[in-house]
This record gives sequence, C-alpha cells and structure tokens, in this order.
Amino acid sequence: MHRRRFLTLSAGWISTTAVALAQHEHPPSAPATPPAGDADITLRIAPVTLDIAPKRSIKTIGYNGQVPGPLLRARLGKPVTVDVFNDTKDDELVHWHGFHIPSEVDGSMEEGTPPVPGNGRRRYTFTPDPAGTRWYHSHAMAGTNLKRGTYTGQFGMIVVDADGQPGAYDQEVPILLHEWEPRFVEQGGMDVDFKYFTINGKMLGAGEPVRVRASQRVLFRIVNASATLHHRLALPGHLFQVVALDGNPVPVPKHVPVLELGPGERVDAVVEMNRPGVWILGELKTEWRTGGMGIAIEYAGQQGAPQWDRIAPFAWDYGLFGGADAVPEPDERLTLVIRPTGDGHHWTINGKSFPQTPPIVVRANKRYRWTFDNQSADGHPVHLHRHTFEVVRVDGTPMSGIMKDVVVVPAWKQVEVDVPAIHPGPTLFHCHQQFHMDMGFMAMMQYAP
Ligand SMILES: [Cu+2]
Repeated sequence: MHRRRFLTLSAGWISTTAVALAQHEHPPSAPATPPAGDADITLRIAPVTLDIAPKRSIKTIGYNGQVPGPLLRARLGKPVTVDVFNDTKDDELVHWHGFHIPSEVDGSMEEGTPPVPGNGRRRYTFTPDPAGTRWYHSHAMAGTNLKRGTYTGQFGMIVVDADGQPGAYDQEVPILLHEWEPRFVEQGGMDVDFKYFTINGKMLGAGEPVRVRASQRVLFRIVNASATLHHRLALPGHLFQVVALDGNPVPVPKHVPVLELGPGERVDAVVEMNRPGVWILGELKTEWRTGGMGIAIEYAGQQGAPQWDRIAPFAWDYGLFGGADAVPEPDERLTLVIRPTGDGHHWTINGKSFPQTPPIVVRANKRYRWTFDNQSADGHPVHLHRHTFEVVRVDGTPMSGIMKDVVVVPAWKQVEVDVPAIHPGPTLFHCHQQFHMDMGFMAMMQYAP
C-alpha cells in the first residue's frame, strides 16, 4: 500500500498553506507573549479578503490569512500544541471536530472550553485520536449574525495519520465545501441561503484544476464545511470508492456514483482515473454548481473547458458501506424527538430548546442507543462532540460498522445510533446546521458522577 503526502493539490492553496507539524514559527506581531516553548501549530484568527473568482471578493474571517485554513497533519497519539491568536474583537472558539479530547480543549463554551479572547490568545494541547480526516472550525454562536461562526472562513482540514489507514492511492486531494454571502429567507420558518459557492475557497473555473494522470488512484478527502447546506457531489463518468465516513474506515468500501454530505460530515473516497478528459467534480444541483461549487479535474495532456454530464438518480445510504456483524445490545435506550416550535423559528429536543434542554445523563462505560425521531420537514446533521458513535438503523434498515460523529437524520425519519460513553467530561450534542443550533437545537451529554 502506497501512502504518499499530498503530491498535487487542487486549488494551489496547499503550497502556501501546508503546515508541517515540524514547522515552528511565531507570528510577527504577537499581541501577547506565548507560553514557554514553541507550538507545533499557530493559528491566527483575523479578517481576510478572499478572492473566490476574478472580481469577486469576500470579506470574512479566516485562519492565517487564508480560506480554507492551513491543512494540518498530526500523528495519532503524538501530542500537539496549538497557539491560537485572535485578532478580532470577539471571543472565538476553535473546535477540533471528530476528536476524542478533553472538554477543556474541545472548543465548546458549553463544555467549559475557555474562549480565545478578542485580541488575545490561547494555547490548546491535546493528543490526536482517532486517526483519519478531521477538521477544525469556529464554534462561536452566530444567532442572526451571519458574519459569525461557520458562516465565516474559519474552517480547515486536519488529517491524523496512522499506520493501516484505508485506501491505496497515488495522490491525495482535499476538498472543502463552503458558501458565501448568506441571507435570511422566509420559507415557512426562517432559513438561510447563499449567493456564492466554492470548493477550496474558489468558484468553479477560478482555481487551479486538480491535475491527474490516467490510471492514477486519487484519494479525495472531502469536508462539508457549509454552515447550513447538504451537498451531493459527482464526477461524471467516474465512481467513488468510499473508504471512510467522518474519517473512520468503513467495513465495505463500495463504489458509488454520487456522494452526499450534510454539514460537518466527511467522506474519504478513492477514484480510479479511467476516463481521460477535463471534468467537473461538482454539486449535482445545477444552480449551486454553476454558482461555483465545482472544481476541474484535468487529465495530463487534455485541455478545454471542464465538462459536466447528466448523473443518474442515486440513493445515498450509509448502509451501503456497512458490515454484516451483529450490533451488540445496548445497556440503555433513549429517544430524542426533534421538532420546530409552532412559529418555525426555534428547534426543540423532546419539547425544549437550549439552554432549557435537559442534559442527557450517561454512566461511564455503558453503551446507549439513541433514537433520533425527526418530526420535521428538514434533514438534520446531528453531531456529538468528543465521541464516535455507531449508526445502527436508518429509517428501519439495520446496519453495522458505520462509525461517525455526524449523522443525517432525514425529514420525518428515525435514525438509531449507539453511543459508547467512554470519554467522561461535559459533551455537547447539537445540529450542525448553524442556524438550527443557534435556534435551540442543542443539549449537553453529562456523565453521572
Ligand atoms: Cu438541524
């Protein structure tokens, strides 16, 4: 199995952004003296003007003057220190999404992580676990301020390397999805839509193509870093072999024509490059693809405008990649009913909105089966911090071996997951749709003393 570093990078951002953990650098004008010793990683939160296309600039907030933030790599089990400098006036939080790390460094105020104060700094030290495609992003509440939290450019990928990771490949390509210029629209309740769509901070056609050669195997590490939108992606004429979901290897790495990711989800997929040409890897929805959510995949020796093609209907299903093992019986079960309030402006879990939602109390070393009962017309990408759960049933269909930290609960459906309560400490559970989270779709999981 060949494992190589990111050899060719899609949008050219990597050459300026790769932050090897061996790299030690201090920002030129630190507002405060960092603690003793160099950090492995330095992140500076500051306003940035992002050129998503010729004559289209977005003013946002990013990490280290770029969007996405630097691609970070860490080694499973090897502690890292991160110095975060906040050059904005507002408190910020950097959440390390998908990690089993203590509440004090996880990056959630509700769990007790101290914020990075406005015009201040904070050091995070943690031991990366588990291995795989993870990401980091702002965990600030936005409310109705669409210039905060995951609406901004504060997101990046962190890959935790270890031996025995899935997929043999020749080239690795990060793909981060995001949208810009959000605004509120009334659709029964209140919702958010966007004007521009990007992959790796560029609209389709504005960035460098991903350069490939025929017969290469390319591993795409995909993060849906959208604040609110689900995305479906295809690469016409090619199949994706899904090797990991949310960074965790799947039991059966099946080939599929379409990938689907709710906000916060990741998919690792290997594509065998066997149809020379110049193609669009992009969003199925025409309006969003032509609005920018695409990137050119260019075979060596081929040229011209990137091509799209009709994509046959496909039903995405986590169970496609599941195994045949029986799932152990849980120690206890609980149901979380998801419903909007009558005015459609708030979300409830079992009838309450955060901070009134009662904590979900667990005992250490027990396995809990949570049933998400979605009594609403929206799909919800629900996320549990600091833990990995197993998806065991989606809309009545059992499955096993699908380990995730975000699961999409489709409209009017039920999804069951098994949560192993093995990382004591306050733990946040919430919808990863930023506006749903901000409007009450959040609860704490607490370990009984
Ligand atoms: Cu939601």
